[in-house]
Amino acid sequence: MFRNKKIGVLGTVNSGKTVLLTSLLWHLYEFSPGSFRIGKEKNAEIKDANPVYNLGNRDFNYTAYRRQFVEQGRWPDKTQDFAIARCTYNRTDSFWEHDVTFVDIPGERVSDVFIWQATDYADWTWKIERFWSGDTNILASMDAFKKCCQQVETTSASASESWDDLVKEYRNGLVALAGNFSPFITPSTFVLTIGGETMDGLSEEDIESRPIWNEGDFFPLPGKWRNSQNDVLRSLYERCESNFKKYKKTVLKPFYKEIDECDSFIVCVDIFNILASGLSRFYQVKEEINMFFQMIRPSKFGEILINAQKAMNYIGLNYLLPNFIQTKPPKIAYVATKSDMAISGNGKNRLEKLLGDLVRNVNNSSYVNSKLFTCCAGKTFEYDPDSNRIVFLTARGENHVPLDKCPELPTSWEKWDKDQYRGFLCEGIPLQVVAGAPPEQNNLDKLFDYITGDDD
Ligand SMILES: Nc1nc2c(ncn2[C@@H]2O[C@H](COP(=O)(O)OP(=O)(O)OP(=O)(O)O)[C@@H](O)[C@H]2O)c(=O)[nH]1
Ligand SMILES: [Mg+2]
Repeated sequence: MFRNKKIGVLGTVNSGKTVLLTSLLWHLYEFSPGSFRIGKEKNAEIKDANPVYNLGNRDFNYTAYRRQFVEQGRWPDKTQDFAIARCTYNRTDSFWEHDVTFVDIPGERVSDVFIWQATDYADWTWKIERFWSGDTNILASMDAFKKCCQQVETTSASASESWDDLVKEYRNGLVALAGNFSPFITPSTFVLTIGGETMDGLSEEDIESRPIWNEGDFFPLPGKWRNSQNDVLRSLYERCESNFKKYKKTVLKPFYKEIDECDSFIVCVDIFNILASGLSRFYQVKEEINMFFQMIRPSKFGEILINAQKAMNYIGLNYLLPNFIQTKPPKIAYVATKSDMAISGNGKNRLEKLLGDLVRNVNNSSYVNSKLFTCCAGKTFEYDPDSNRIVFLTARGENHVPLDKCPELPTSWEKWDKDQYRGFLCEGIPLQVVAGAPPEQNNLDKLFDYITGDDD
């Protein structure tokens, strides 16, 4: 008999989702008892683990990522579109045959949860406006766009001229939001196109001609334009409304369908990146996690009953089942990734505390079962006590290279000096892979036991 599970791997851009999933699958497919310790006694084994490929271009590209590690010591590329990894396996401590599906997402798409959850365009404009109004940085970034809306109302420019002005100002607003690490840069196709192009390396001119969504731009216009006597305002509103609908259907529906079907989530958080980037980044990550689970958490079960056609918008299909066949509440594993960078003596404890403080608000829902982890999917750094330096381990046994003085993690988010943690932003440091064996991990096995297990 099969035991099925579907697990969403969430987290902002570059938080370590794809690496974590690649390493986890690698440990399952090439199981070795000493390096992946699972089960109550830590001595259970994985047997007959096999990938199930059946989704064509949606299949998670495990083979290519693994080969890239082994042959070039190179990390996987940035995820361009969501991908599904499904595998079956047996465990020596369980009589079930396990069938587990993971959903890996590009971090950018999390921002679109506002659009997905909105009942229609009017509801979205209202929600996003309300969200903006609580944040002075966002208001400042969107000031010119809002002024442009006012101007369009008061001048008699043609619809096409006004459209071009609005597109330009909304685009500038999104660029400013991205520069400030603001949460919810939406529609996210502006920062990551459907073709997978990011904004990296784009010149100012490139950005000026970049569409918000290449199938049809849209942005939040004032609600009163909807029934305005002014034909120009009404036509602008209708154009946005129509593109919004198309976006929801073609870009978000396939994506959130997968997310909505998940029983559990792994939420990757890169604490080191937050430390090195500063307070805005802290709020961005906190806000996005918070809002995401507020919008899709199963505590809205009552609403599901009232409004059955919206039922797919809530996590854990278990909640749609009658009580007597319901199993456990959805699980959320919050994971501070890249824990090999928490090198000093109590670094891992501090890392877990910082993670706990960051997700505290989300964590206290009684409808989900959650747990904190610090996790390393591929050990890259090591501490050299003689020099008090972090050394990074290069691929295929080359010399260890000293990186920087080892910064101690702060004990809380109250105040920290981001410059002290600048070294954590280093990129492209290759993974150490020993003769093709799975990367050295830490707590990935514990995370796996929790998220695929039946108890907590
Ligand atoms: N030291 C260390 N670095 C890691 C680890 N996991 C990921 N990284 C680094 O983080 C980078 C981003 O990891 P990804 O897994 O690609 O990030 P992602 O969350 O999938 O990002 P998107 O696809 O853009 O949403 C990698 O290229 C590595 O440089 C880890 O366990 N240890
Ligand atoms: Mg990725």
